[in-house]
Parts: sequence; C-alpha cells; structure tokens
Amino acid sequence: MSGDGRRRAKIERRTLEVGIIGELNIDGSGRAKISTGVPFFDHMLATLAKHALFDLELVAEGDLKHHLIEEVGIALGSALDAALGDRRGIRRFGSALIPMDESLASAAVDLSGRGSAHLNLGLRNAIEGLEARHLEHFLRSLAASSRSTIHVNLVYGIDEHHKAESAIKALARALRDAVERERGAPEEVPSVKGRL
Ligand SMILES: [Mn+2]
Repeated sequence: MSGDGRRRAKIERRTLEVGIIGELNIDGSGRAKISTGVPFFDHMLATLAKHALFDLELVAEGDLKHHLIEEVGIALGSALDAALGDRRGIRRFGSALIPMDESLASAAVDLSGRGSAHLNLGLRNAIEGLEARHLEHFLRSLAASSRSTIHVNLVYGIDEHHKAESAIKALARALRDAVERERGAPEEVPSVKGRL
C-alpha cells in the first residue's frame, strides 16, 4: 500500500520472449493506458480495468501473440496479488451477471489464495485476431498468479465480440466487489483459517 492508502503495485516482467512494464492501482477509478500490440486484447484489458475500477498502465512487447497474452496474465495477476497484500479487510468474494446486447455472462471470484480458473466462454471464432484459447490462457494465467478462484460462464450469446466483452465485464464487476474493503471488518482476514 502507498502513503495515500491506495493499494497498488508495479508491473514488471521480462523474459527472453516478452517485456512488460506498468502499474496497477486497485483503488483507482477505471483509467487505463494499455498497449500490447493486439488491439482487441487492449480493448479487453481496458474494459477489465474500467469496470473493476482499477487504474492500469501496461505496455507489453513480445515475439509471439501466445507468449505475450500469457505473460500479461501472469504480470497482471502478480501485481493484483501484490496490491492485495495479506488480503486483510477485503470482501474476498464477488459475482456478477452482465449482458452485452444479446450475450449474457456470469462471473464469480474468490480471492482465495488458491489459483484456478473454470471457464466456459462459448467462443467459436477468433475476434480481431484474438483466439478463444488466447483469452482462456490469459484468464488461467491471471487466476494462477493472482491466487484467485475464477469462474466465468457464458450463459448465451451470438456475436463473438459481445460474448467476450460480456465475460470480461462480468469478471471485472466480480473483481471490483471482491477487492473492496469490508467496512464491518477492516482488520480481519476473511477466512476461518486466519490467512489467505
Ligand atoms: Mn467492444
């Protein structure tokens, strides 16, 4: 946590394949400045930040789309984990059901300390060069490195762009609630185990 009480973390990840730099503030207002070289992925990251009320700056360069998207998931998840600190005083759980026109998606998040993703996005075709497996890989990497349990399910939908966007918006709203401070128990770790 920084001096102003906002929970933030630097994003920095460099491998032989990918370089990523930026900053995440989970007590933000949804401002995003994203450049990954994959426009639809930028759109999804900006959407995630907007509706989770995260301020997110992220610049990524890489050799292959697959590497880039996986590593952004790891870098963003690690920053989320760092920003959450010992997870004291958070609401821990969040869920949302979000439409986008004819598509409807649900998401449920538990900032459990254990990373796993359970996905049914219903995507059939690539969207602006971003394939379904890329988006799934991003979400699995994000869940693993943020040590969160993430369920995202498309209820129904037709347009691929709308399906993906309703899924990301649902995840964002679920995350927004899960990271929020629990007013009634600001010093408590929300687990009977005493740690997350
Ligand atoms: Mn859109």
